[in-house]
Amino acid sequence: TILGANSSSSAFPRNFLFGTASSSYQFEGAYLTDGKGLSNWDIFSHKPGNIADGSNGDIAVDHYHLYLDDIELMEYIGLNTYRFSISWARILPKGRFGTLNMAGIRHYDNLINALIGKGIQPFVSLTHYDIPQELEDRYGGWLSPQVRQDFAYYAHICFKYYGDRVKYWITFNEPNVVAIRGYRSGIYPPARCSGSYGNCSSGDSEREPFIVAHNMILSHAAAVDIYRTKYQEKQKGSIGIVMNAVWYEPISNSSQDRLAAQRAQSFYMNWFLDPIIFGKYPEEMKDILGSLLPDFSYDYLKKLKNGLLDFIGINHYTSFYAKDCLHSTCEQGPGVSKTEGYYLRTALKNNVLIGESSAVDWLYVYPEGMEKMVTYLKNRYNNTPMFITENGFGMLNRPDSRINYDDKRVEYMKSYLDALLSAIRKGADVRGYFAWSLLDNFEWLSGYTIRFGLYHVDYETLTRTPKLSAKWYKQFISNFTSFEAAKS
Ligand code: GBH
Repeated sequence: TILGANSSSSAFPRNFLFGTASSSYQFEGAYLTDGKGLSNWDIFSHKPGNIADGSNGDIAVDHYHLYLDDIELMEYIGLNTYRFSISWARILPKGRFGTLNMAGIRHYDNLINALIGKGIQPFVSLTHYDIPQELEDRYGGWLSPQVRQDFAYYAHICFKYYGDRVKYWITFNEPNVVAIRGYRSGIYPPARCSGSYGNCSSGDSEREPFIVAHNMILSHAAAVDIYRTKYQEKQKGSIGIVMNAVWYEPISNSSQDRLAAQRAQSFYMNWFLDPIIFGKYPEEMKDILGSLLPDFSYDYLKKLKNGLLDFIGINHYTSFYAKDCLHSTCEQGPGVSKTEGYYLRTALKNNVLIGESSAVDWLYVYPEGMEKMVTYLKNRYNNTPMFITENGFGMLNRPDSRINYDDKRVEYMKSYLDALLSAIRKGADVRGYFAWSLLDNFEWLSGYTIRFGLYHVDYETLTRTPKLSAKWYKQFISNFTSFEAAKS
């Protein structure tokens, strides 16, 4: 049966972390409770037309109030870690221009203490897309170098209040997605478009995504610098960044398509990781962008020494084919971008999909991509420790309204975990895996129409009900745990 024995879990390395991931805006609700300030996503989701079902995260799954119940669900599954994000606007409603909201500080104190009380390691992101709206209004958020000071101040407060108990810090969740969707395709806040990309009619500067990325990299660097110089020695934690990591499979064996896949990877992921680890943008980006790409200062490079991170967080769900459009003609489509060096991303090769499709238009099941992605990062970044900070499968409501039949999700997780294990066996230093997500939740532009949870949430009553995948993950983890216990 689908729940049946799982030999593979026992083969994961000792002390491997098994968790689930979440984020403040998608989970918490309580958007005006206890002095929280407004975030960019509060403003964006309240504008009619932005979210598929007209919904928003005002209530979401009310994790703000129900976190103790949710920790019981984590305990039932047997998680030894939980990844969540702090809402910046909840503890600093006006960024560094206002006071610290002590009610917000206490909320995460309570959450962290409750997790630790159950033996669940908090794995904490400082940002997961949401920032105080104040920073947008005052100086244009990530577009302004001023944001680095705000981020450093915020990070410092989090280390100071929580660092005695939090041993894993993430500065950013998917900054590549924020830069592209917020400042090129304009589908996430602050909804700025650039050039002739996608549906954008007007030209904001083509340079914006690169300016924003640069400010995020320098904000990350400032936070890591504070952690390393003021806290790390005493608190003994580690700090990293999470990238959205799509695997690009060359559509043919031609060297041009292989180079296109390499360009795609550089423009999507190495864009951030190269500067953070090596102190410079990838060569492909410099070649194509020239002066569109900002420079790093001497001060920044001085801080680099051991690479400005302790681990790489990988959100990996899917793979695409990459096809060269620099030397051959591609049909103009949403995947063809001048600033990304003219590669076409497509799920189709000879009219066959790269993998089974899902309820979301970007997610195809291609487990090999997990092994390839992890191996690629291992080789490029000298086997820096890695965590799979998200992996999961999106589904619609079943027409017959049965809620626990998510065998597709179980198959997806099984196959991706197997592929991950295969990379680990070949030497990749991967230390944890987080399923996205514990609960169904607010799925950004899709609102509540797409469900990623191991638990079903009834959005009328907020009742949580385990799906097959929750039971399967529990079984998988318990095999691992008992094998671990037998070893020692
Ligand atoms: C993650 O990425 C998020 O961190 C999380 O909050 C979210 O709920 C989860 O995944 C599930 O969606 O769009 O064709 O360029 C969020 C959205 C989807 C953005 C995949 C980047 C890459 C393929 N990401 N997308 S494409």
